[in-house]
Amino acid sequence: MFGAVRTSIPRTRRVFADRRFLSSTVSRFSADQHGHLPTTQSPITPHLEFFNSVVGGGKGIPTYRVLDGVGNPLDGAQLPELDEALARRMYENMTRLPIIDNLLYNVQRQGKIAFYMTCYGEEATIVGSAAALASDDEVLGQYREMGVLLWRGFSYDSVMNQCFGTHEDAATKGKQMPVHFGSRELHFHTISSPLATQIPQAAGVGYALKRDPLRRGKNCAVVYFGEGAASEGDFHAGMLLASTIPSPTLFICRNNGFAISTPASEQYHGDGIASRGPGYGVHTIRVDGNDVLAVYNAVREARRRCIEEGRAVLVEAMTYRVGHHSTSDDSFAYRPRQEVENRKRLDNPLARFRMFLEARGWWSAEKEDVYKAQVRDEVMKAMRRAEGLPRPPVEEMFNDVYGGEMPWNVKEQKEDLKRLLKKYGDVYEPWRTELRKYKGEGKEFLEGR
Ligand SMILES: Cc1ncc(C[n+]2csc(CCOP(=O)(O)OP(=O)(O)O)c2C)c(N)n1
Ligand SMILES: [Mg+2]
Repeated sequence: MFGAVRTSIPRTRRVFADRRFLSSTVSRFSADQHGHLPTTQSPITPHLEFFNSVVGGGKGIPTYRVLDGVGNPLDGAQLPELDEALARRMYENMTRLPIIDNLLYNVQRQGKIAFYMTCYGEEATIVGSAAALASDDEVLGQYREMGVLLWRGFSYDSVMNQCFGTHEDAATKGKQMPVHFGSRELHFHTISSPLATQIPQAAGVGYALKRDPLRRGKNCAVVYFGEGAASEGDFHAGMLLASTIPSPTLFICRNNGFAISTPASEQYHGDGIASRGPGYGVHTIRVDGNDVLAVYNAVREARRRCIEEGRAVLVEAMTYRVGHHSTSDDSFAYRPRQEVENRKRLDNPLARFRMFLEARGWWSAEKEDVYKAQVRDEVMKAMRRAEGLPRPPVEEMFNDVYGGEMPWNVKEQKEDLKRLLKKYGDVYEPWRTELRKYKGEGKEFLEGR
């Protein structure tokens, strides 16, 4: 049974050989003196040795970087092919994210929308990866990836319609929480709140792409998730699926240091999320998530491998969640203000890339002012417009809850509401006021009493 194991070396020669092997761990494993078991290529060793490092020698997985903290290329780093237009597009897309976040965060505080999540600090991870993808790669996001949609042309009106739940919100029709965007045209699958469900789904989407003759070798599925979501069983299910039933699925982990109040140090004891990739036989890279050019290079190469080899790739982007988890969180209850202030300054993704652009004469303080003023103006207009739009017709809330025909329980709820609205809809003041917010003011239910 163990035919591959070589046992015929005389004892004296084996002892001598062992001594030589002791001189270096690498030579000990590479010498393959004792052969291997029939089911694996793992070399047999007589040394009782444990290991706990993916890259060997007890070292951590390295972090790929292109720019230093002040925007200068690192010695030996390869800059991407980047002309002024692309570089500016990337910077502008990064710059507009905090402008939109500031406005919507405050709008939530005024009670005009129910909820909001910012992506402060993660602009480089989001825009650098978006820029490296094809615009028709299938994206399955977690919830902080609005910037991927904007990169693909999602309008401010669409952002506002979704967050305000207006009748113009094509994808979610007012039935989702704010920031749960989706766009069929832009190949962005609708966000869902339960963590990590998008990860095995992405492996399925990747497999579907591989089976589609029109998209095989052309597109990949791209899934974004936080390091906290990677603690869910669904992360492992998704990785195992994409690894054993190979598919072009690109896993992008935004390791921003927190899962709400739980610091990353309590989410795992191993070497981050990247160390899990090789366990699944998945090509893996860790990248400085605050360096937009490093993210861009890493994701481009990850995508190339994904598509050419039809296999999964994992990218772990190291960043920091500068904002609170969401509008339902006050992060100063569990982390010092000073830590956040320090991290805002250290390797700030926007400042760093701006210095890179300015050193090439591609950006200036004046351009910054003009651009920001223009974005503020456009975003504000879109916000005011959405604020004035009605919600979808009341009836709409019962549609598309499930695919196909409406099931009996949803029909029953619809009939119940109809009955109640007919009875109280125009006599009970709070309901009368509420109904005015809906397109058609609930007429489809009130009429025909
Ligand atoms: C299955 C499930 N469990 C818990 C939650 C509550 N929850 C929402 S976000 C979150 C933290 C996620 O952290 P991470 O994946 O690191 O993403 P980040 O918010 O840092 O971007 C938790 C626990 C949830 N939405 N779904
Ligand atoms: Mg996180």
